[in-house]
Amino acid sequence: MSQAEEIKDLLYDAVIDGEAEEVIQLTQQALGIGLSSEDILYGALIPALEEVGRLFEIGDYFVPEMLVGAKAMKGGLNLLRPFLAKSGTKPIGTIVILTVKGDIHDIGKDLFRVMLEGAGFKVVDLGVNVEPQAMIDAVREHQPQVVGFSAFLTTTMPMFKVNVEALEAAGLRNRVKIMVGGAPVTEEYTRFVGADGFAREASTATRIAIDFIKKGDNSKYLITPEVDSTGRGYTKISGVIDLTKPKRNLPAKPHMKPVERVQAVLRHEEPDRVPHFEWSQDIGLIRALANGGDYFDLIEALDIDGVVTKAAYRKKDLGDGIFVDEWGAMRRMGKDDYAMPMDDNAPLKSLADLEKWEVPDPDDPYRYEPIKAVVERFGGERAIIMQIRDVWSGPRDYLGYAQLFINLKECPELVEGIVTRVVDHYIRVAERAADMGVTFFFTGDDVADNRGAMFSPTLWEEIFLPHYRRLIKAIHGVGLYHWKHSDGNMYPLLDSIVEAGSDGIDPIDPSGGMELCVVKAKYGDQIAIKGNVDQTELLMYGPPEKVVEAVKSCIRDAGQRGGYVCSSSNSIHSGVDPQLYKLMVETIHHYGRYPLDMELLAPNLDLVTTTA
Ligand code: B12
Repeated sequence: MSQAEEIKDLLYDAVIDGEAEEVIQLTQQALGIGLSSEDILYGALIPALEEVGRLFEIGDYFVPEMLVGAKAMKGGLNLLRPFLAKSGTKPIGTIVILTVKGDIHDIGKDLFRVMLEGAGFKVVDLGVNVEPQAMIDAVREHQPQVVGFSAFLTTTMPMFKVNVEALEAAGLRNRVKIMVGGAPVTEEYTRFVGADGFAREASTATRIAIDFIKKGDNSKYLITPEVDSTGRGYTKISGVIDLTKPKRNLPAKPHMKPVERVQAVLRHEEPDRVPHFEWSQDIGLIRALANGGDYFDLIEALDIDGVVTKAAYRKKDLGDGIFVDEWGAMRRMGKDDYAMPMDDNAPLKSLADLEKWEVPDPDDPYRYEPIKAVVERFGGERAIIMQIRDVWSGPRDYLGYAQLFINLKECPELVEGIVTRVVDHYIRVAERAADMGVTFFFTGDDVADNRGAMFSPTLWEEIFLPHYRRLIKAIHGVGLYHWKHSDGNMYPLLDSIVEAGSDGIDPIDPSGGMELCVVKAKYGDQIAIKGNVDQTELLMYGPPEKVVEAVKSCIRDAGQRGGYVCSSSNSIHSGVDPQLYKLMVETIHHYGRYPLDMELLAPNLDLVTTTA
């Protein structure tokens, strides 16, 4: 093998392994022996990034491996840029990408960007929460052949259509191919909004973008509009359902207090009826259902079995909806009252920062004020559920999301240092809160997306799992229970979560391909289960009859032998229709009484088959 071939091979491997320094050295070496910048780019760097994308596509690589591979490749590319410019190498094409208005998810979009850059595109990335007018201005200025819109929330997906219409109104629609993507987006929805292309992940998306540039209207990836593109399932339907009609055939069990109901579930026993609670409900929906009242009023109005609380942390207000939390993270208030960390200002960048980091004092009495208020109103009656954090959200918020993924590969000791301090803090918080009347702790750290865990099993076992176990052990040590929540496909992690001793799991995310009956069959006698009436469409748009059927189906799948809480498949966000949520709760109350009446719970086959 020639020296040139050998260097290209090493370069290829170094990108795949995410060895940034090595990629820079080898690129310099390659230029030094006279290899052309095109040869290095097309003979090593681009094929290597394509391979990284392929490994991600088949599930061998996770987000951290993909991000360090892309970062390494970029180091080489930066060295080549002046040479490529001199030799007149043109980008393969120009693409404008953005996350739509109202939406701040950017990890998926950023991966798409690195794949596009790797493939030789000029990428104009407008960031997150982007107004249609800013997109129009960018299209006028940069004249891209393709525009790509990301959205991750059902409530922001309609912005695709708004952007498509803005392009039409500006007379630019025919000059660009439009691609859309993001976790909840489907091919059907792509067709509905009138976009041209869709892909579930970044390397396929990049292949499609290249094909659009090369073949234009002849691309085989073009999504053609259907004649009847009315957007089935995306139109609001309202109706009234009479739940008093279907009558029970069996005598009901004696009445229990809500807290007893939830405790029975945590012991995997049958309560008097399937309980219901949610980790969060949107404030607008609360007001609508509680006659203008607050969260506590909603709990009483709908007879919800558990009430959620958390420790209080002080905020330093910087104005403009921006504040710094007690851990040092700068956050901006956004849609759904979500205080999004501003990753560029993340407080921890190095081990030296970690040394100096001041973790909030868990013994500050201020933390426990909210719990006192909840106990005063609901103590001894309803389950008091306290949210704390486990192993993922701390490093995510204090390093920045993308930086966490990169550090997992480049400086795992920094990640582990943060996890240690965060878990130490919450163990102390749990000890103090346990004496105050809390029923159980829940942690909402999302460790999975639709494909599975966001990191490899090795990283989970080495960095996170020991601390996860430590937290659960401490919670059990104070005589309480732990409920684990995570979005996405949790199948790869369930064995270890059950083995670590968690007492409940939720939400068995259908968008992550999870099924209640599967989790019930495999883990039902070891762990309580909560979920999973779809809130990405069904609880937003109905129809009501299908909400009733979904609740019945959940109870059939997971309610038998107890150990089950019926709830939404995530949270009651601002897009959920208040009347559909109320109907869901009433249906649980009506159909969920033990012993379960399987005749009453039988599916309405007409409805299931005709409105699919
Ligand atoms: C990480 C995450 C967050 C992070 C975002 C951090 C960040 N910087 O991006 C944080 C914690 C901040 C967050 C906040 C919220 N989130 Co969130 N979040 C997720 C989660 C767990 C993973 C998404 C992710 O980044 N995956 C990793 C990437 C690599 O994978 P990916 O998303 O599939 O991306 C690929 C493809 O989509 C594709 N792609 C991406 N963009 C594009 C563009 C084009 C043109 C193409 C072709 C392809 C393409 O390529 C990508 C790479 O392969 C999902 C759960 C899930 N099941 O996905 C929920 C999820 C998206 N979030 C959700 C919600 C509701 C929220 C919140 C409202 C909080 C809440 N109440 O739960 C807030 C909203 C904030 C806002 N206004 O946007 C919901 C949305 C539900 C819905 N359908 O409406 C989800 C689906 C969880 C759920 N099951 O309910 N979230």
